[in-house]
Amino acid sequence: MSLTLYTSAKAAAPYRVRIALNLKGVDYEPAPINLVASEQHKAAYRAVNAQKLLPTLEGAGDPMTQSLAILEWLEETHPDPALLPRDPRDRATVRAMAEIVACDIHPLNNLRVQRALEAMDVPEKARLTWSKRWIADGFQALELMVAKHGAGWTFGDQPTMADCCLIPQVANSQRFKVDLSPYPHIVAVWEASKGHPAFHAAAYEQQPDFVAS
Ligand SMILES: N[C@@H](CCC(=O)N[C@@H](CS)C(=O)NCC(=O)O)C(=O)O
Repeated sequence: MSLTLYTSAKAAAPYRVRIALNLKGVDYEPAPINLVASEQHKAAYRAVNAQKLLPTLEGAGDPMTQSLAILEWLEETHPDPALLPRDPRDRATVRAMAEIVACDIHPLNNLRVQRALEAMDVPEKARLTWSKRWIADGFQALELMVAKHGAGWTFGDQPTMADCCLIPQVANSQRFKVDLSPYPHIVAVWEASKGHPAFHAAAYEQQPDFVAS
């Protein structure tokens, strides 16, 4: 099976999938899409992803979309190492943490939302306030959950799907210049992730299309 991941260095959703593929030791070829140049809107990309969003994972049947669906598929097809705990109640907690990021923070700050606000003449300062507000909302909840459930990682002492989602959101929040000092447990996980090869290889700077800005 030869997998291609449509990705973009600084985009959070494909970053989640890069981490999971690396954690599971699954090889893939990155296919960078330039979101700023709107390459996601080209017909060739729309043919693989009807939503014109990243990521898409190609090479295992129909092109696969939606990062959480891809993480679940990876977990089912490559169970080792597990990215969900064994206990069903614990799995629900990990999924809840992942969804705080993927369903409640990220969709409000996404590029197409930023562009829609801009098209409605919302000034840049107000757009930044908007983004920071939703990141803070999610991080306040996650900070309490990591304090309760974390033991080195977001949940327990091994990386899970929650880390696959949280780490890209922390990287993204730095671009929005969010003050992370109210979230010491989240920061501790972020720092730990920097020393882990799977997270390191998935980071912005390691991607073929990375451009410093
Ligand atoms: N819920 C989707 C979100 C996908 C998404 O919004 N991807 C962003 C990159 S992080 C994107 O492609 N944005 C392009 C745009 O907004 O035009 C997922 O988890 O895969």
